Amino acid sequence: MDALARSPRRPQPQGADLSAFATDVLNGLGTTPKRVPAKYFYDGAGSLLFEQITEVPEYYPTRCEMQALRDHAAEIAELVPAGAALVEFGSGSNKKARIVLGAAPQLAAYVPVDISGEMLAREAAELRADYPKLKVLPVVADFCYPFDLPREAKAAPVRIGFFPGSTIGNFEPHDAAAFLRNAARILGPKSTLIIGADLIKDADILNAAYNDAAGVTAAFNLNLLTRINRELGGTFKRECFEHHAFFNRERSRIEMHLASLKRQKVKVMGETIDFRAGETIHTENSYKYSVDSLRALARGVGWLPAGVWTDTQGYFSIQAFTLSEEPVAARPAV
Ligand code: SAH
Ligand code: AVI
Repeated sequence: MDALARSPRRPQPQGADLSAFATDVLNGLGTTPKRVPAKYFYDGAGSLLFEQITEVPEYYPTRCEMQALRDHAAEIAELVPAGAALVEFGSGSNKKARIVLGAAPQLAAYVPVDISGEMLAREAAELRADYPKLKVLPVVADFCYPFDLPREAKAAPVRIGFFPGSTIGNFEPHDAAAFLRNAARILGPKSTLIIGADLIKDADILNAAYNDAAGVTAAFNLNLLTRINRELGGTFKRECFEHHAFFNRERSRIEMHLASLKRQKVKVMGETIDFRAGETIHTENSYKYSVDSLRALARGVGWLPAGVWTDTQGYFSIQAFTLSEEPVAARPAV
């Protein structure tokens, strides 16, 4: 998600359009080392594969976050004033929102925001059926850029941002700060932001979570090549690339790559891309934070700590922040 977030004011249509995809892929494959922004994982198949990742035994973050949300739902709900709108960034499946909605019936509206339109529509329809009094107002948008909230959400007395899943870890730290500034602008004065973030832990546990034995994470990573083939006329052969994921302790991040198994040429949009044997496309970083490091990042852009909870194992954190009265733009970036 890093390349785009660096220019958050560049005009972009809401949602991921094909030309942005083409530009980012061609630019990313034209640089050394090669890279493609992680947000392009999430086409229809990619969103389904991510949901399957959340079910494999090695991928603990979803289970740990759900447990922390359930255990502390009542305290989290105390941060939600009557009539508020819940705005979820990168909503994906609605299973975490359901925990918050169940604990905070005072919420008047729910705005799931996602780049993946297919999944968004499906999940919104399910929620409407189960919460008939709630206004469910999905927005297809790339949250790296400013976007408009629906009128009814803007009219709510206050907006509560919800950014679960450790998706904040998929940004470079300076882009995470830019995202937090953008979220402050979108949510507006007196808002609260609840962020779920994976915690730094033993490398074996982290490495296993991104190298599941069933190969679902590998399929999720390789699906990017299938998407490039389908949408950008690519000629990638999946069997000529391999999933690599490892914890980089110095940088406190899991790195995911697609490694070329041989010297080869691939075409994308008519352009030829050369790969050396072993050369990789860097497809994702998943930064792991401590409670303090995420708090410092948020504080630096005007979000003040308002609560912190973890699961019983201490693997995953949920932190709440409120917007300081000072204008965000006046504060230094971290
Ligand atoms: N919130 C869910 C899903 C996390 S997966 C959970 O906690 O399980 C990350 C989600 O963010 C996906 O649904 C993906 O489509 C979405 N996403 C990734 N990058 C995005 C971007 N730049 N803009 C909007 N949505 C994005
Ligand atoms: C969505 N995001 C927080 C996931 C993560 O753990 O970084 C995406 C993922 N990549 C591989 N497995 C899961």
